[in-house]
Amino acid sequence: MRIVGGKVIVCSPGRNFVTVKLETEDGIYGLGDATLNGRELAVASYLGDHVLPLLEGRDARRIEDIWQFLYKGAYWRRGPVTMTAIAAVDAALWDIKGKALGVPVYQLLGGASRDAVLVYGHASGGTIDETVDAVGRYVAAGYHAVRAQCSVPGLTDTYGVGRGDHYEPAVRTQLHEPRWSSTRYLNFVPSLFERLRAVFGPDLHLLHDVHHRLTPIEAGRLGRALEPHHLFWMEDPTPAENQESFRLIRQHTTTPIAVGEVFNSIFDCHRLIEDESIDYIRTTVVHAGGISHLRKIASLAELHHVRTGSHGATDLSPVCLAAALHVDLSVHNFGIQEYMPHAADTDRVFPHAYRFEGGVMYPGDTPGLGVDIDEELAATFPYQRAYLPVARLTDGTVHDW
Ligand code: CS2
Ligand code: MG
Repeated sequence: MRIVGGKVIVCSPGRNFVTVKLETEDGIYGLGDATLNGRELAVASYLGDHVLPLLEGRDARRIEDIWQFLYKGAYWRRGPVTMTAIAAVDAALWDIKGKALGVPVYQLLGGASRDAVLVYGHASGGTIDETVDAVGRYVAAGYHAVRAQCSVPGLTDTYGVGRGDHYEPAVRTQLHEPRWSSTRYLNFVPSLFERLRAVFGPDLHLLHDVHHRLTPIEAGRLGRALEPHHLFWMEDPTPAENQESFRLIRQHTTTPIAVGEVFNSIFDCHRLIEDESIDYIRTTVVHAGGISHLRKIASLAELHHVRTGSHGATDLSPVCLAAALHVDLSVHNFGIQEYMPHAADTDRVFPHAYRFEGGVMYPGDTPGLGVDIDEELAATFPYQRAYLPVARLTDGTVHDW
């Protein structure tokens, strides 16, 4: 089954997405998400200028061989641009294999290990009262797990706090540089979760994203302060370039720790996993080398009591979400999947078989990934340059985002 064509589709139905479409000689095609928020065109060029010409004529059934060919063959390994490009090709090949064999991708990955995929939604508010109301709306919608973020008094534009129930961090106009204070944040956040627990009781899973803003010892302090409110996880407590940092956090708190949405390979997290200094690994299909590589990370994690918790913000396209759901359903050590519904225009451009129902999701049984792209409609939403904000401390120093 030879690959006879491929293209990169860049569109912006609500936000920017990069999608790879690979076509085979028998007319079957596969899709892969290649979106790297704020740096989209770099991946589009990597794929269109350098990768797609190499795929012409190759056997689409040889997924692992093509993965190794693109990874080892480039000489330049890892990094977000390379690994996002490889991920897109890999997902498209799994999509093709599923369609060719007439089965959904999760069946190729060993079949379902569970009935459905537990997901968490994003609640946020400008005040604690608003955040309580937002969490309440998710509970009413059937969610069993909710991430809660709240504006920190004295700071404008706190991370994760959206307008309404939809949060989209990338800004299409000028670059945004909000100010940040870890002192104010640390003094405030425990009161948010004290209130949420008092209102919603012990059974609702509550999550929180620190977005790499704290030092390891500050993160240890936050984790300890949150212990009485038993969070499902504290996400990205500190930047993770230095994997050893997490040992120190671990020594100070029993609050479960999740990290990994910016990781690109198993080499970014193998020490964290082997040291058992985290509880959830958040790598996902599009930024960590595709379904093939994500499964290897999940297998390593399984040996060390670490469960998966894939990134699923709106900058990961429906193609990535579909692929993630197939992995989530199949791996034994699944933990939870992040779910932020996409804009209506995004869903129209990417019709899909996956569905949300009662706090869980199902990838569906359509052969392949179960997601398509309406190319004509996509063409009516041209790319628009957009950037993530850059955080600065109150004195103007650039901070971790
Ligand atoms: C976040 C994201 O979903 C999350 O947990 O950290 O909103 C993240 O900021 C964006 O996906 C970055 O592209
Ligand atoms: Mg996050």
